[in-house]
Amino acid sequence: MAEITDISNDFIRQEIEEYIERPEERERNINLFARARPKMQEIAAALIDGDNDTVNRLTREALDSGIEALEVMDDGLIAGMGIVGIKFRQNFIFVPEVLACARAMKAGMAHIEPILSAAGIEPVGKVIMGTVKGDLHDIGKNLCIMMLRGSGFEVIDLGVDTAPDRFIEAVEEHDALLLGMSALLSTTMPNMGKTIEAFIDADLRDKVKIMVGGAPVTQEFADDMGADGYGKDALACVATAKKLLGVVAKTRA
Ligand code: B12
Repeated sequence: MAEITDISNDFIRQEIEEYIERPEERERNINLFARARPKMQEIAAALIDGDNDTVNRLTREALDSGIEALEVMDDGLIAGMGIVGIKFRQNFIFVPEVLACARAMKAGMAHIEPILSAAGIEPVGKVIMGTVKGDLHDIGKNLCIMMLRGSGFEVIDLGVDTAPDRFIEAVEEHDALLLGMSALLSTTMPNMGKTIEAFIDADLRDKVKIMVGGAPVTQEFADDMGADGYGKDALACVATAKKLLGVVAKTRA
């Protein structure tokens, strides 16, 4: 197990010391940052600081120096956002600060996206993705979309606050065989189940596979609501999409 002194970045060390109280979260973050390159720690620090311009510049520099996009995403951007999430939960920071961090995350992701999306040549399937009704969180959904596109999926992004009818319309309009829903709030998670019910009511449930995800969503919750698949992160989202589309034809007859 790593020690906090193994983390080279002063700012990150202080953030962990000062704000992360739960032992398992401290241990996870110490291990994560102790093995992350100094440049990744700098990116995370700038993101935690809500410093848009610095995240933008450092992400570009890291990619130009040959560091893999996935590493920059995981060890820099997502790792930084992890600390932001803990500070927000514990009321050390509030919505305006989190918004600044989210903007900084997007500035970094703007460099990552073209790289992750470039890989796909032949579309392997079409996916509709959206954040459910009442929910404005889109960072995780957007990461999933990048990874799906990078793996060759064609993705139609419905954005945030997506009503069940909108999901249905999109599935029909694009003749899609797979739908992915994201929810970050315990109050909006039930809207995933409501959307699934709307597909049943519209007599379309057996025409589309449905996968769900988002920080509060679990495999158990996904099973209970009748989803076909669940993914805990963007890599799992791709694996689930491949699995679900593997069992049905790629395009409807
Ligand atoms: C950033 C953020 C915001 C930003 C959102 C900006 C944006 N454009 O997204 C802003 C400031 C707007 C915001 C607002 C609010 N937020 Co907020 N927010 C967060 C925060 C800090 C980070 C979320 C995030 O981006 N995580 C990083 C991404 C990469 O992770 P992720 O979303 O989980 O996604 C990954 C996986 O879940 C998965 N995944 C995601 N979607 C999907 C979909 C599929 C199909 C699959 C397979 C996988 C998958 O893959 C992703 C990539 O690995 C979280 C804290 C946290 N720890 O989650 C709180 C959090 C989600 N927010 C919270 C709250 C309470 C709110 C507000 C109600 C606050 C308020 N008082 O106004 C509002 C609600 C606004 C609304 N109606 O939606 C709570 C929710 C508590 C709960 N259980 O309900 C949290 C948990 C913070 C806390 N208190 O602990 N928030």
